[in-house]
Amino acid sequence: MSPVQNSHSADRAVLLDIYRRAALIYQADAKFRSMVGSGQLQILYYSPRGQEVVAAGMMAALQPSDYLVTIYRGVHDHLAKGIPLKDLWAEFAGKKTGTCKGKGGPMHITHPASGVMVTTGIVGSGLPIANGLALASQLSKDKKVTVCSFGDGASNIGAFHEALNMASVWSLPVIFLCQNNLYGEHTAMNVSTSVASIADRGSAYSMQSVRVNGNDAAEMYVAARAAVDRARAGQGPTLIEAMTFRFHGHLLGDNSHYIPREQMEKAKAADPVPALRQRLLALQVSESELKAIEDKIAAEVAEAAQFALDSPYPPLEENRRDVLDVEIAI
Ligand SMILES: Cc1ncc(C[n+]2csc(CCOP(=O)(O)OP(=O)(O)O)c2C)c(N)n1
Ligand SMILES: [Mg+2]
Repeated sequence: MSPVQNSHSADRAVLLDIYRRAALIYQADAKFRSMVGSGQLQILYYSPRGQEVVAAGMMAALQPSDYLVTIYRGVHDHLAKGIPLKDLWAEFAGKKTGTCKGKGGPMHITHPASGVMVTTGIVGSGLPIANGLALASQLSKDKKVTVCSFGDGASNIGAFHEALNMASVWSLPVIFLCQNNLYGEHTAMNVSTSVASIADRGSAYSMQSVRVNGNDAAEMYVAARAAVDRARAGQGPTLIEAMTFRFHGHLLGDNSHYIPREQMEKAKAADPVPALRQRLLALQVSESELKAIEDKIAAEVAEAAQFALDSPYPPLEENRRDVLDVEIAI
């Protein structure tokens, strides 16, 4: 594995920016879980709780116009990237006012205006798509960087290996962000994956690769900034393996019985969002400033959730609109 060269640091302003994003994810996730639990939202929900700082630290290093490709467990990525909260919520609820007019749902959030280009439910399928976006940027010289977010399980899919190879050969401006929560569905990484560290896989493709504690805001941001700068400067792709954990099972309703209790307890004791809050207090950010941020987010989340509930469903004639309708003559 080749280490990423790095001269960045995360100062107080950067950490505060990351906290704003992480606190939004934290509160939005709690509201999503409660709405699914009460039946107000009838969706499969893949909670990113525990992984907030990975997304917040990565997206804080991007420009709003940069691209993101993510997965079903990607609402933290969408939020950290800056997707409009109401449009996102309405899409989760399948409403006409959603990012995809309610026709994509939570598994297919797309909002190009905020750089959220694709969300996929097929494990590993985002990586070649990210290469396509990065190739377009390389050819058009628009200087955009593409981040592709996926899980540890996805690194065992063929498309991961094909995409890393191609990105390396063509020196594409893409960052492969593996959010390693140590489980793929109900299977632990150590019984499904041939390497102890997914970052090691980058060396097979001569790719700059780094493993970081993704729950540490400064460590995550510094690695992200270095990768973004490299990509933007035309120096090629980076594989970031961000170590993290998920607190709520694969999807809501899964009670995580396959996760050893001590492992879960240890992860929760190191909960990244309160840890970042503590760090900010230690950096002399006042309790009242943090509280004001959190109160503002609470109001925005409540408003977005209500907006989604109040919005209409798409009309029936939307059924065949925006879909590729090809007649094949045989
Ligand atoms: C190609 C493919 N195979 C299997 C599945 C079923 N499946 C959905 S999520 C998942 C686990 C993926 O784990 P990981 O990549 O670690 O992401 P995480 O859910 O932990 O964020 C699997 C196997 C799928 N959606 N697509
Ligand atoms: Mg996983």
